[in-house]
Amino acid sequence: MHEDIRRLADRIKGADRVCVLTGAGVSAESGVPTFRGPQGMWKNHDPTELATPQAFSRDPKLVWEFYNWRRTLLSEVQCNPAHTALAAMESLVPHFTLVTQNVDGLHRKAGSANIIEIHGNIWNVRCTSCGHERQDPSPNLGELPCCDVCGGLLRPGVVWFNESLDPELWRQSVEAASRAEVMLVAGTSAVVQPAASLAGVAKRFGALVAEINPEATDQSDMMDIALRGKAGEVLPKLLED
Ligand code: BJW
Ligand code: ZN
Repeated sequence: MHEDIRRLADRIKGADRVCVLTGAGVSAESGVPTFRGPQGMWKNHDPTELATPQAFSRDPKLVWEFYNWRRTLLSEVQCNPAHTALAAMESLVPHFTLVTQNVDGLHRKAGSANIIEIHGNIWNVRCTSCGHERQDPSPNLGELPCCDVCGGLLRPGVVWFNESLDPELWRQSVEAASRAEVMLVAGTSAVVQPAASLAGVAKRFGALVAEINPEATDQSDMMDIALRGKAGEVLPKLLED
């Protein structure tokens, strides 16, 4: 492990372009629950089954209860050393792109600037009638929040299953992955598409690809380096001299 950390750290320090893909595991050490695995349950509902347009059509109150709970939880948590290390890494690399599947806003809070939030941001709300989108910092928006422009039902400004990612954000993500010399994949089970395909794109275009995750994933076999550990412990080590 130590040698792999050194090898990866040297490649990052010598690189002109680095792309990082993060997932829920990067916020786990802040106390944010991940989606899958033993902790990924909420009131006997599978979170991934609530993150769908079908669930919202069927029971918008339940879906808003889930998102109000998460917003409240997120309003109380802090960034962890994984977020801070990625923000520091950005200042070392001339062209650094952080593609995150996380909607919690913690990377920006930690000081990362060039971030692509491909699954949206939980602090945004969008009107299901007129499409008006805005930020709302209140943790709890109530049972069925309404649009202040047209009175329509608001929904969370996130990307649910079976919804398309913003095409421009996706184009930028693929471009960053395809141009990267080093691609880091941290804290994601890498099962959700199209995000999970970015590591393969980077590898096909010649990048060194590395995974940081305490568990093996479906993508571990294609990795050049797999660092088995917590993001908040491993990522800071990549910045040590
Ligand atoms: C640590 C750690 C520590 C723990 N340190 N690590 C069949 C085959 C292929 C694809 C499909 C299919 N059927 C449908 C699809 C498409 C679908 C998809 O991929 N489904 C698969 C699950 C099968 N994808 C979509 O629908 C996407 N859209 C799309 O494809 O558009 C085209 C299209 C249009 C129309 C119709 C069909 C397609 C959209 C995907 C949107 C995902 N949205 C969510 C919710 C966001 C909002 C919210 O947060 O509420 O995004 S779902 C959820 O999963 C969330 C996450 O961003 C995403 C990924 O999860 P992540 O981050 O990987 O978390 P976990 O919990 O899975 O993993 C945590 C990891 O951390 C684990 O590995 C741990 O070991 C590790 N860990 N502690 C480091 N301390
Ligand atoms: Zn509206």
